[in-house]
Amino acid sequence: MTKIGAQILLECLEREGVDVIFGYPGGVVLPIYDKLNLFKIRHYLVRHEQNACFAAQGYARSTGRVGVCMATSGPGATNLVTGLTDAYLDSIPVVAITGQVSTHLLGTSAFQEADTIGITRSCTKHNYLVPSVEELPAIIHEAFYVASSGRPGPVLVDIPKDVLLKAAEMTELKEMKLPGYQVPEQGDPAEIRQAIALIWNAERPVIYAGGGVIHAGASKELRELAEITGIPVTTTVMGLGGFPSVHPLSLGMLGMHGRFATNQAVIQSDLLISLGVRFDDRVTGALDRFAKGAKIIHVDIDPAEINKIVKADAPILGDVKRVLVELNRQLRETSKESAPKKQQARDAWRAQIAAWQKEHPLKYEQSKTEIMPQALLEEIVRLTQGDAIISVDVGQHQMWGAQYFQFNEPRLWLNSGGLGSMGFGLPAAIGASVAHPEKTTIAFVGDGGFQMSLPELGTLANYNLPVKVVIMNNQYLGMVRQWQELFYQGNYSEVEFPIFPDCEKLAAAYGIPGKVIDKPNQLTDALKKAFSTKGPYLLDVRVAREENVYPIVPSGGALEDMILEPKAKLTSAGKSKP
Ligand SMILES: Cc1ncc(C[n+]2csc(CCOP(=O)(O)OP(=O)(O)O)c2C)c(N)n1
Ligand SMILES: [Mg+2]
Repeated sequence: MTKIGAQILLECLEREGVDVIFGYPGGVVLPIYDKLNLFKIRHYLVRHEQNACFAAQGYARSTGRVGVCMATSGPGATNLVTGLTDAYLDSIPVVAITGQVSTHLLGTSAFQEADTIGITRSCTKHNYLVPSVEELPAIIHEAFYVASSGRPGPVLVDIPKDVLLKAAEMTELKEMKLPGYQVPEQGDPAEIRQAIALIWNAERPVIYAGGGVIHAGASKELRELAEITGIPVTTTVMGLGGFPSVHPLSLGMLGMHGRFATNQAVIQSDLLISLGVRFDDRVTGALDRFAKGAKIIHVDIDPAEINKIVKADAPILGDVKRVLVELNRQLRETSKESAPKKQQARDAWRAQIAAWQKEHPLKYEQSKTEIMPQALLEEIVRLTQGDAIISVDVGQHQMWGAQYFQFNEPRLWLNSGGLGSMGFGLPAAIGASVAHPEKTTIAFVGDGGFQMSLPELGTLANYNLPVKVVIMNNQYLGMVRQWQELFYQGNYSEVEFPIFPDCEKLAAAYGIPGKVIDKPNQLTDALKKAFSTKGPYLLDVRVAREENVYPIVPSGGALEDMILEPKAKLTSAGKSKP
């Protein structure tokens, strides 16, 4: 039976297991919207295409499945660019469907024509302009495969309107032929043997785990590696949740806002077992002084990452999970004879790290009159017990989140790690909540970022999604203000919004409950009320305005240059001086 391209597209999406699309209609995608009601796929109508892509990411980040977003040609497609770039930098599997002007109009500056393929070439793993309806099924199948295989990433499929309208037969899938696209899986046995030798010979090893561990579903194997060897684990901001926060070997996040003990452990390590990481500059600080005494094992599925920033002594190209399964098997086999050799040194190393942790824990000045941001985070941790999905925006609240929130499992912490896109938190929470309606989902956002995605309160209200929006409201673009305070002589320039909406009225305008609080004694009740109310909730928490995130490594500095607390600078010997 012949069907039009739009119908074929939706059938193909169902064949890929798609149950949800986040999207926004427009002229050239009308044929798709016209056929939507014939399918089981649920469409969530957002308020801006950027948020469709963030929501698709929230779905993907919280499930590991491909998230799907859809937009019309021209402005619809260009509105996706930030979301796609964000997904690209964080390796998130997203398929974006865009409409395009009809084939005969391509290149004529037709109404709502944009060169979507050209514009998104550098922010997608791959993109396709569908030349004919006959090729649509194969392209959709390939798009999902490319988005989710190897190092995941966003793929865009641009479909001209005439392709959507043309009638054709739905075809069976043929074998995919992707010359030049190879997905490395098993690590090379010789490389693994080399890594084993390095692991048993190290005296001060640290595991440095990134988002790749979560993407590969390798959290269990990471935990086994740590437990077989007794090696402590630090994670990047993308790797949070990949190792349980409360595990005795957990060091939390490293890098610009990493704890003293964690960064110190990395600085002084003699072996860094780097798993699914990319040595981002926010992690390493000045490279010429990063972990100078350490040998580097680097496991990654993307050959482009190996030796890109830091030269690996033992590179292993492969899927982190598969590599760890094999590595752990061999480590278990060799542990009896090899482990005792460095036992003493390893014990001393863990004791040293524990001493650093005791010496410089995360700390802040408590207040009886103001809600301290960190107190807000601690209270959320206490009430959720590491079991809520928390989606954050970008800024101080995000970095405190990375320091204070605790996660028992992966895929509970959603953040824009690589691109650092403000406006991510609320729409990503929407996507996660659609995928996990039974879970408490918190959009923990800054007052600045919230205003970038505020219209999505409409989406929350429409679908009655149980997302608890908690604004950590310091009435500043806090992270920028912090940099101006510390690095621009306190010259605050354009970091304040004289007008911020009354969130009780704002929530009421959308027909959802809301509350504004500013006293420490209101905190527990307000959070409990927000979390226990069915459906969405908007809680605006006015916190101490000028609190800073510490420790902080100044931009361009090395990890050892970290500033631990107001006006105390730490020398590389680990001593504070005024
Ligand atoms: C789209 C976008 N624009 C600008 C920035 C630069 N930026 C990083 S953090 C920040 C301040 C964020 O303020 P807020 O949302 O209130 O969070 P806070 O730092 O106060 O917790 C800004 C402007 C960004 N990351 N993303
Ligand atoms: Mg703020």
